Amino acid sequence: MPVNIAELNRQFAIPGIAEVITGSGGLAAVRITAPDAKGTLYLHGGHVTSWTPAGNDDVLWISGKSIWQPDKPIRGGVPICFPWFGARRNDPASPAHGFARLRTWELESIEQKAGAVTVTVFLTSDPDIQKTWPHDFLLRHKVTFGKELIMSLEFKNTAPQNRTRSVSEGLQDQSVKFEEAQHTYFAVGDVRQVKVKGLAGARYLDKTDNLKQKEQTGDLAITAETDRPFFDTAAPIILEDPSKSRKITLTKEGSRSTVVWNPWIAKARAMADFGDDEWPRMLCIETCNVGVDAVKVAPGQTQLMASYLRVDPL
Ligand code: TA6
Repeated sequence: MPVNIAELNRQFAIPGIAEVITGSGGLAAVRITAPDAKGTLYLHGGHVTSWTPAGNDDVLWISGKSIWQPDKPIRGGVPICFPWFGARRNDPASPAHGFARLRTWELESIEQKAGAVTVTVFLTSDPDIQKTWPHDFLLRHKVTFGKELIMSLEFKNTAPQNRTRSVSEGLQDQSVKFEEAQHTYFAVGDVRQVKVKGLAGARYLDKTDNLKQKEQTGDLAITAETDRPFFDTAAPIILEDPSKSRKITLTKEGSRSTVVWNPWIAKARAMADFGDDEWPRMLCIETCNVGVDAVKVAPGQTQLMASYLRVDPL
């Protein structure tokens, strides 16, 4: 259904602070120009594409080759991966990283508090979604653009609670199991010079080495294609970027997994929506619950996962 930008502005715009615009590819986006930060959130995928705290460059990276179409994910920013991560098990034809980043989310509210602005968007189950994922849910993404970037992803199982009966009565449990990720693309000066702190001792699966289970020793440096889901990692992570003289602190809430990814040369070249020479200027550090950390939510219950990003001089 087409987005009525004029109507959304009538309901939600804050003059000089927040406006719904026609963004890249004609996709609707909320543009924030608040005292503490600038930023952009596309209704396509509930997708944050930019966060520029006052006095800084943009903290998020977007590919110059990104495709801006309703049937394609935006390359960069913070894709929302839901309800599966990567390829869907036993259904490789399904869209990678789930359907949420390919849907148009609805705008719920835009609120200013002091120098920051919070934008809330949501996605609900509908007959089309339920053809491939037969569950009742509300997924709300609440994003505060301020001195910090706060992204809060709340899932609610909206199945009627009285439909849950014991399995012995032949009716299936209405609990829902899913994976989720805020697949954040950070902008860096040169990925070959960065250090990722906070993952030492954590176990991970090395997706560049036949998913071998390994343990991270010390800080993580990027010296080749890197694709590592880490498990049982809830502590804050620091991305030190000497070429931009800054460090970014990622504090997570409700997230047990962390994925670190850089495609390096060959993989970047193989992606049509990723410039061949762009890989040195990005690194993904993803707040998520994937694999063994997938979450299960009973009817009427909620699951909250959040990322808090802060930038400091290095
Ligand atoms: O998060 C790392 C990863 O799973 C990589 O394996 C790579 O596939 C990346 O996500 C990007 O996925 P996408 O579907 O957005 O191209």
